[in-house]
Amino acid sequence: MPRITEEFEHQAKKQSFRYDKQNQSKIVRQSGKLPDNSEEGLVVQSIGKDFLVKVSSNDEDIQLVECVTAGRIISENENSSMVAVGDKVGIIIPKKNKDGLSSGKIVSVHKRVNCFSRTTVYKQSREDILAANIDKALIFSAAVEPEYNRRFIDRLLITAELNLVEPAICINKIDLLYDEDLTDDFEIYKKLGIKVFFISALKEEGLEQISNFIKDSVTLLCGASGTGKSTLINGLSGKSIQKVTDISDKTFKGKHTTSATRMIEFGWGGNLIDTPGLREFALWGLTKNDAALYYHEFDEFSSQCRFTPCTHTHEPECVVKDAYEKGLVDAQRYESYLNIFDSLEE
Ligand SMILES: Nc1nc2c(ncn2[C@@H]2O[C@H](COP(=O)(O)OP(=O)(O)OP(=O)(O)O)[C@@H](O)[C@H]2O)c(=O)[nH]1
Ligand SMILES: [Mg+2]
Ligand SMILES: [Zn+2]
Repeated sequence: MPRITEEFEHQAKKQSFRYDKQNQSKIVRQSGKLPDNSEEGLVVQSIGKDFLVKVSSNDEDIQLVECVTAGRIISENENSSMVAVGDKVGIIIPKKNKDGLSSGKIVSVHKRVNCFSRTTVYKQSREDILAANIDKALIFSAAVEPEYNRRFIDRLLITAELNLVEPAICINKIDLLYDEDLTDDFEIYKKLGIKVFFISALKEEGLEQISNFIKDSVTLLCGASGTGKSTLINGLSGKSIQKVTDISDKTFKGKHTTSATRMIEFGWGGNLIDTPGLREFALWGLTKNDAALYYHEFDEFSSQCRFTPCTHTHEPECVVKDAYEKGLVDAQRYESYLNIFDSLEE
């Protein structure tokens, strides 16, 4: 049976050692020999340091194994979260012994095709991966309770484009508010070619658009707490598989109900990854000078700026800034750009 062992062994000569900064007790190598008894699996859930790995020898024989990471681990991914939902991993399945079943051990992590990351909230300049190997991202917000924040949405859109993930914006709770002001506020995204869905997860309105979007793909579901992500999962599956809690009566903020990142597979061929509500989202992997490239409505003006490169913030004869002043560029988007530009390092 062809195994990733061969690929790793091939590279064994250029072994590199490093410590995982998150967990000083682990030795991480980028290549090496895997134990003979390791099996291939897919990480379908993560909560803190505990993972659930799906191992399937064929479609009927599926096993879910609780795992932690081994003390020595081979990861082909550099300087990032060690293991994330969506990662393909090698694990050692525990044997039953007289004390019951012990945890499995993740011994290797395959190279990721892509991932969706932010900068860690607790420590600067470390990549925090929300999920790995994803095709699409459903950027989830609510019309009200809690009200959406377009700058937050813009950060997630940039992250999707940076990682070659197809984004869509979903505005939930339209049973509470659905008017022209709301739909007008998202016209600009439609003009930019981004899909925008207006739904009510609770009343199960508009869910067909979502199932069409996520069909035959792995889609990350991400957004602030209390917006209704888990309610959507329950609506799509027709079952109460994810816990849902009311938002705070006073602040209209969510209560951070979902604590695990979990991939849910729907029988009809879509996979949706429910995530804990995001409190903040600091961009990862984007430099100050590249930020404007992700605001595509600037494209038609930026080539005419007097200076190249132009940051479109203060330069004289900047055609983008001029277009903003004349109302030719969406004001909120230009201000969102300035906000992101200021938050990034050179
Ligand atoms: N009115 C209305 N309420 C909704 C809708 N969708 C969800 N809710 C309510 O919003 C609250 C929060 O829903 P959750 O599904 O727990 O939100 P979440 O995004 O998963 O929150 P976290 O797990 O904390 O990130 C619950 O009281 C839901 O019943 C909707 O379409 N309309
Ligand atoms: Mg939830
Ligand atoms: Zn300019």
